[in-house]
Amino acid sequence: MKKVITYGTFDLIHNGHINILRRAKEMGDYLIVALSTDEFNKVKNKKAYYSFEDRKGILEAIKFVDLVIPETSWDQKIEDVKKYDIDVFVMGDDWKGKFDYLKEYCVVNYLPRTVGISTTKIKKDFSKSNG
Ligand code: C2G
Repeated sequence: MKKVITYGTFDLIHNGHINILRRAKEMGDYLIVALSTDEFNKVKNKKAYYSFEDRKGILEAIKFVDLVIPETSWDQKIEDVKKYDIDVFVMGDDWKGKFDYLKEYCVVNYLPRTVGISTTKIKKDFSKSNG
């Protein structure tokens, strides 16, 4: 069984997230999403609208996703790749090059981001249209 992993906050799920999850799943048979905890989001200077539990529940409802695990630090990826016997690591290309150290352990794929959508844009557009 070919196992794929990807990491992120996945707040206010949108088609940019769905597109990367779909393409990640297409690279194997089993997709693990390492979901940033609320505490780790603080480290990333991100404040998610939805709690970790809510974001986890939403991801688990997406047919491409087979398992959601917590992402609690920048440094867990090598351990995760070994622990879950990962074949392919996938991230959007805004991260291109940042995780090349994983090439020693698995295939590393950076995929083009979906243009025109982001959680930040959703928040901005919503606050504008609602005064
Ligand atoms: N993404 C995308 N297209 C968009 C928006 C996001 O392809 N329009 C991808 C990102 O490139 C990332 C994934 O969706 O691969 C999740 O995005 P975020 O939740 O913003 O993830 P991020 O905060 O970048 O967390 O250790 C890695 C970090 O946890 C990555």
